[in-house]
Amino acid sequence: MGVPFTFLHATDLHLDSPFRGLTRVPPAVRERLRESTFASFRRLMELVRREKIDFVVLAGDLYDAADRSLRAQLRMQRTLTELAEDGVQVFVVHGNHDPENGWKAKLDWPRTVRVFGSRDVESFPAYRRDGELAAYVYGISYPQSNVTDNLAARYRVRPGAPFHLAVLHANVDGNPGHDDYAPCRLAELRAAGFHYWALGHVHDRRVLHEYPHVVYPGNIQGRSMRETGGKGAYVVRVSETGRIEMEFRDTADVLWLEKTASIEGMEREQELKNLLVRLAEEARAEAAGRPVVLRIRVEGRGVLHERLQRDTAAAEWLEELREWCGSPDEADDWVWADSLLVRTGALTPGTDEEDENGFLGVLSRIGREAAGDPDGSRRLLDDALGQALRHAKLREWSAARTGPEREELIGRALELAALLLRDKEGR
Ligand SMILES: [Mn+2]
Repeated sequence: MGVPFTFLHATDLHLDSPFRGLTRVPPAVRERLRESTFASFRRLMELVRREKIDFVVLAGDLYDAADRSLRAQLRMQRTLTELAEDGVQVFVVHGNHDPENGWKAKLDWPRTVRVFGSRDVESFPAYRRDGELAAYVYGISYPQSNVTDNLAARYRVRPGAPFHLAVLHANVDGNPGHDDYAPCRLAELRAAGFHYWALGHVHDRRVLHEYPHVVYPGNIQGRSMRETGGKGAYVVRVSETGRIEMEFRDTADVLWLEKTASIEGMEREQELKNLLVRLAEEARAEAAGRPVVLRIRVEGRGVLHERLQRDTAAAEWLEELREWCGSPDEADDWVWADSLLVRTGALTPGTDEEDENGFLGVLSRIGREAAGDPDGSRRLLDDALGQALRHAKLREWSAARTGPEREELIGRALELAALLLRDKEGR
C-alpha cells in the first residue's frame, strides 16, 4: 500500500529547435515557431504549479542539439529553479539529441533536480510535496548520441518503495520512424517489474501497455508536418492502491495540421475553392486560439484533375488559400498555409480502348508492367536516364524510391504523360 501521488511525464522538449526548413515563411510565423518549444514547456510547468503535481520526469532530448543552446539551458535553469522553490523534484535522463558528451554551460542547478548519469542505471526516491515517499525513479542517460545497446536490460527494481518508475529514452520494438537507439522489446519492459515506463524518443503519443504502463507521451511541440495535431505531456495520477489514471495535456503553442480535400464528384473550381476555405476554417477552429501551420492534400479522382496538373496550378491555389487565411501579422491565431500537395487522379485511369495499340497504349502497358516489376522498372529507368545517372544525387534519389512509393510515382507519371500527349494532339 502506497500513498496517492501525481507526476508529470514529459519528454522530447527539443528546446530551441531551429525550424531550419522554413525559409520562405513570413517573419511572424518563423518567430512564433522559434519560440514555440519554450512556450509549450512554460505551459507545462505552469500546469505543474496549478495542479499541485508532486514531481516531474523528463525522458530525454530536453535540448535539440548535442551542443545545447545557451538560451535553452538558461531557460531550463530558470524554470527548474522555480519548481524547486515549490518543492517539486525533477528527474532527467538525456537522450540522443542531448547526450552527456555534448557541450554544457557550467551552471548551478537546484538540488532537487536529479540528472541520471550514463554509467549505470541509478535510482532515487521521489517524494510528494508533503515529504512522503511516493516512488523510486530509475534512469540512465546517453553517454553519446549513438547508443545501440539495450539499456532497458540493465534496469532492476530495488526493494523499499511502493511504486517503481523507470525513465528511459529508447526505441521499443524497432519503430521504423525513429533511429534504433537503445533498442528493446515491449515484452521485456512488461516483465521487468516496474509499474510505469516513462519513455522518450518516439515523437508520437502512444500507450504501449497498461499495468505495467509503458508510455510515450510524444514531443511537446510539433516541429514539422510529420508531427501534426496536439502535443504535450501526461499528468499521471497514482492511487494508494496503485491504480493509474493518465490525462493528456495539449500544450503545443503552434499546431501543425494536415487536411485532405477530395475532388471526387466535383464539377467546378468553385467547389474546390469552397472546400479549401472550409478546411482552413476547420483548422482554425480545431486550434482553439492557437496558430496553425496547415498543409492541404488534394486527392481523389475527378474531372478537376487535369487542370490541377498544370505547372502552376498548385502554387496558384496555395497563393489564393493564403489570401483567404489572412496575414500572420494581423492576428495571433493565424493559419499559415504552408503547402498544397496535389495527389489527384484522372476520372478514368489508363487509356481508352481504341488507343491500346497507339503510342499512349503501348506506353501505358510498359508503365504498368514496370510498376509491378522492380527489376524491369530499374532497367527501364537506367536506360532512360542514361548519362544523368552519373550524377550522384540523382542516382541516390532513384535508388531510394522503392515499393509502393515507386508504384505510385509510376502511376502518376503515366497519367501526366497521357495528359501531355492528349494536349499535343489537341484533344
Ligand atoms: Mn526526440
